[in-house]
Amino acid sequence: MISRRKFIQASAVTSLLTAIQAKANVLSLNTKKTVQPIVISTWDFGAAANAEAFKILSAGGRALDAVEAGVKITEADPNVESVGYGGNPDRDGHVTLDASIMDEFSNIGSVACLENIMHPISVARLVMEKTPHVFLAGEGALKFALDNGFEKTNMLSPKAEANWKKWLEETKYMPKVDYNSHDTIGMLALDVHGNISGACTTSGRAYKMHGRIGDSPIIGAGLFVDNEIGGATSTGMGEEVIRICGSYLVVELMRQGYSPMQACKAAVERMVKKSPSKKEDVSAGFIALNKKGEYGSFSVYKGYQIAVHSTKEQGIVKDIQYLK
Ligand code: SD4
Repeated sequence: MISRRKFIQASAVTSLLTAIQAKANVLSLNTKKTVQPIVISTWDFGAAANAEAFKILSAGGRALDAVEAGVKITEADPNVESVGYGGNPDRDGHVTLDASIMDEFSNIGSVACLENIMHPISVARLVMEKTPHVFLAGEGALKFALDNGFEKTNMLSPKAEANWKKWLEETKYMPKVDYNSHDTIGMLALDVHGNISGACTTSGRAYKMHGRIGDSPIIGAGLFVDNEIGGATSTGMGEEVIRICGSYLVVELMRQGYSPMQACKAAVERMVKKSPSKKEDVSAGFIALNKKGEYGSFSVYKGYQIAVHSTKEQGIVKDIQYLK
């Protein structure tokens, strides 16, 4: 039987070892290397979205939370005519929204052709986190959103409605093909833990056919993240991006050693080469971010812009390289 004295000695040794271990844990936490966070997104309106996302990143939050909070700013902005509220409707006057989200564990969630919901990105996240599926569309997506507490909102702003009515008068009810109007927000973030997530949300191409779905909600096309490598997202003619599995291609090229810019450039070149349509109609751009926090972008046409936010750099990058 253990004597009282030995028991006290043994307890003292155990307490000492526990204290040493606790101290070691604290030290290892304090000395654990943190990564410099960064968030990038498409277009100049990405700057406001990035600023929101960076609040979460700089507080040590998760990249997933950052990208969701970031793109929600753009979704609610009536002045952005291609995302969320104020987005251009389809040719029948419906604002139909596409969105996708992907995290560091390769969890994915998407919604497509979703109407009357202010924040499709949050519905996409809920699809990812609360369902056995990864993609809900149309009426089913709307029902899921309403069942989960989202409220119905008329997403057709007075300005977008007036533009659509003018378009109806001027056109022959043909879906609009305009290579200058591709203003989806795609966002990629790297958090202090070294994890990458991405989000993409859009009202799609203006005056598209009702039911048309673009690249933005399609994982691998409009958005892709591999937390071992990096992430990519796109803006532009979804039909062309889907054909080459654009964002997946960019990430795979980075896996092979391409820089983010080189990978985006190679994807743009592939897209133009493979398109069976009139080449001048092919218009899109990619942004990419790797695990080191290096980013890059490339577009078919001149004039593309991206927004960047880190501790070193905040603002809009206008001199994006382009094909023509
Ligand atoms: C789409 N890439 O639906 C999106 C939105 C866009 O021109 O950029 N539209 O194809």
